[in-house]
Amino acid sequence: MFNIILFGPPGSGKGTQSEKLIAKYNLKHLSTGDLLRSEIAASTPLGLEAKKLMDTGQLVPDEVVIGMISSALDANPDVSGFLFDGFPRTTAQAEALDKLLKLKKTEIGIVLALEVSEEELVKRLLNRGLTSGRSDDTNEAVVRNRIVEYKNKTSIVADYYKKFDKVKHIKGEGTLDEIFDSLSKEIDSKIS
Ligand code: B4P
Repeated sequence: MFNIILFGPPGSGKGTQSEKLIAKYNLKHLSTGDLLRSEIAASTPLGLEAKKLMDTGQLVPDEVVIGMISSALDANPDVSGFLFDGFPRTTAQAEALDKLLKLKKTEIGIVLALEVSEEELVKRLLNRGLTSGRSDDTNEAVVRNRIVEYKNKTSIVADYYKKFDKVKHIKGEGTLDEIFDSLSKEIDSKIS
C-alpha cells in the first residue's frame, strides 16, 4: 500500500490535483471536506454542527474528522493506497492517522505540500465561490479566516512529518499539468 497526504492551504489545489492523482495511481480519495459536505447535504446532526463552523472558516473538531476517516479506512480494506486530501489539519489528527494506519500495518509514504501565495489563494477561492455554491467561498472575511486557521493550526503539521523526512514542497502556481507533473515526479521517485 502506498499512502499520500496532499497538504496545503485552502485553495492551494488539493482537491483539483487529487482528482488527477487518484486516476493515475489508482488510489482511494479521502477528502474530509467532501465527507463533511456530504453530511451537510444529508442534514445529519454531524453535518448541521459542522456547517456552523465551516461557514465561519473554522476547523471542525478533531474527534469528528478522525471518526470519519477511521470509518472510511475500515470501509475500504482492499485498496492499493489512500490519498488523504485536507486531512490531517492538526497535529492531533496526524497522530491519530499514524495510529490508524499502524493498525492496518501501513503508513504514510509521502507528504506533498503545495505552496501558493496568500493573494492567489483568496483570488481562487472567491472565484470558485461565484459558481460552487459553497458558502465558505463567497465571503472574503471567511476565506481569510480559513487561511488564518491554516497558519495557526495546520501549517505545523508539515513539521510533524518533517521529523520522519516525508515532506516534499511543490510550487502550487502554474498550469494544472505543470503542477501535476511535479507531484507525479515526487511520487514516482518514492515508488520506483
Ligand atoms: P476543504 O474541502 O478541504 O477545502 P479547501 O481547502 O478549500 O479546498 P482545496 O484546497 O481542495 O481547493 P482547491 O485548491 O482544489 O475544506 C473546507 C472546510 O472543511 C474547512 O475550512 C474546514 O472547516 C472543514 N474541514 C475539512 N477537513 C477538515 C479537517 N481535517 N479538520 C477540520 N476541519 C476540516 O480549489 C480551489 C480553487 O482553485 C478551485 O476553483 C480550482 O479550480 C482553483 N485552482 C486549483 N489549482 C489551480 C491553479 N493551478 N491555477 C489556478 N486555479 C487553480
